[in-house]
Amino acid sequence: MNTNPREGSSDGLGVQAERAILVGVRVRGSRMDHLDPLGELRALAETAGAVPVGELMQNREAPTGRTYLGKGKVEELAAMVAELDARIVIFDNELAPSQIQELEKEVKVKVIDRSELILDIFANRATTREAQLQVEIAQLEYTAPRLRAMWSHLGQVTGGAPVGVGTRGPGEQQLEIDRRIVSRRLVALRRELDEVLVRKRREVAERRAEHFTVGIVGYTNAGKSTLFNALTRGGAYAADKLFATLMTRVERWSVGGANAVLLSDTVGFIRDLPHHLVASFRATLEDAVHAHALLIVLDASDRLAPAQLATVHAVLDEIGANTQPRFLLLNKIDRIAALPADERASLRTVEEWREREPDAIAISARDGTGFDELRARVLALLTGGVRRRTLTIPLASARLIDAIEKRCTVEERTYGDDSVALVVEIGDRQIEALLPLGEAFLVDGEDPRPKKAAWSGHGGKRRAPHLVDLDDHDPSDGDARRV
Ligand SMILES: Nc1nc2c(ncn2[C@@H]2O[C@H](COP(=O)(O)OP(=O)(O)OP(=O)(O)O)[C@@H](O)[C@H]2O)c(=O)[nH]1
Ligand SMILES: [Mg+2]
Repeated sequence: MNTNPREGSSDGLGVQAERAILVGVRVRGSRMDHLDPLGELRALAETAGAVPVGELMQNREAPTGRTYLGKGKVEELAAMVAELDARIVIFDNELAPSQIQELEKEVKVKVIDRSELILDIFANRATTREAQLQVEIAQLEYTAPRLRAMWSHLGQVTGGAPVGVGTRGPGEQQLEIDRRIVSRRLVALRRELDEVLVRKRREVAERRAEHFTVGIVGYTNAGKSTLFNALTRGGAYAADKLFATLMTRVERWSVGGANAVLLSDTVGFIRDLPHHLVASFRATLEDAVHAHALLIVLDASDRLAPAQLATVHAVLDEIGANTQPRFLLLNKIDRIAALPADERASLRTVEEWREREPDAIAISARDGTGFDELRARVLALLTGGVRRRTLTIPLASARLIDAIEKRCTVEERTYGDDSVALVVEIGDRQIEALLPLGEAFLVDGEDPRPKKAAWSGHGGKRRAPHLVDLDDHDPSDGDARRV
């Protein structure tokens, strides 16, 4: 019999179509759903293509020790695996590499944890170079310490180096080689991803400088892509799967009149994702981090919506997307009415949501309920304080002039020797959105920038105290955004 349960799993984790047993350990303070503690893991396993055939739960004060589970439970698990002919055991909890090894010895099949499962899903979905890089880095970082026998995989990435394809389990020496190959590979991948990130930041900065940008964020399967498609006809892939979306998509969204914003759809969030995995997907989240405003889409027809919202806020904080205005969208409102009464009773009602989040907007991405309100709110944010103003701009600032012409209708244009005065209908926010371009201009004779003035043409006053600089990013981002 094969003594190495991981052998043969050369392509990702090979979760596809495998009979799986799901295991969860509820520890004190666990965020598991008490009614269906393995519900999310089941959905993840199915999304990965596994076939859950059995489930096992244990309550423990604090799971420690060699096998994470208690001794009796491990025996029970091994018996279940044999009886149900399972090929893989998937833990909801994060396991230490040594615990995985011990468990594999006991149950004689491959054991993975929730993070590995999520990475497996990502690996199957990653179609662009950016996504592939992120997934591979995360897999190497997360999986390599688990000393997986990645022989055939490493064989591929090192151009067929003789690292023992199809041999038995790794010997100590081979593991040493394995580790070195992994770390070298990681260095190369990180360098490539850094380049992607620089390029991406520049693109995001350009979009941000020229348009008002709105990022759609939220828990996985909340309906982000469905909303994106409904608002933009943008062709994003939407499906009843976790992590249907891995790549950011950006499209114009007309919010009324001549006003359009750039809307981005992105990867969903999930609870308990290890920090460095979130960090690996940083490039994908750039649009959200730097958006002028965020739409948080919540599946209000899910009993776990409150916990999901807490996760979303936590991830947004973690990635640094925590300064821009946020709109909370209570999505799938149409579905709530169709639910059986007992399920409906377990949900927070829209009224209850509004007691906590007074500005929440109830919507249905599917049937368009609430879109008018959503548009009106974003429009108000976009054009806040719209009135007729005169913008004085150096003629050399062609890019700034271009950006203004794109955003608003110019009613009058008067050329001076080295500057042009444009009379436009423009809002405070729109003016703020011009600041990141980094070019000096005057609004009704005043410098709109809150701090030092770089240009003081036409003897205007230098300060405009009524405007706040929303351009609140880490100074280290400055270079990328100024490009
Ligand atoms: N009934 C109903 N279903 C919805 C609504 N919005 C989305 N859905 C469904 O919810 C599922 C998930 O939708 P997606 O738009 O793919 O969700 P997402 O947030 O983009 O998910 P990920 O990309 O996987 O993170 C799909 O089956 C949608 O049809 C809605 O307003 N009402
Ligand atoms: Mg999506």
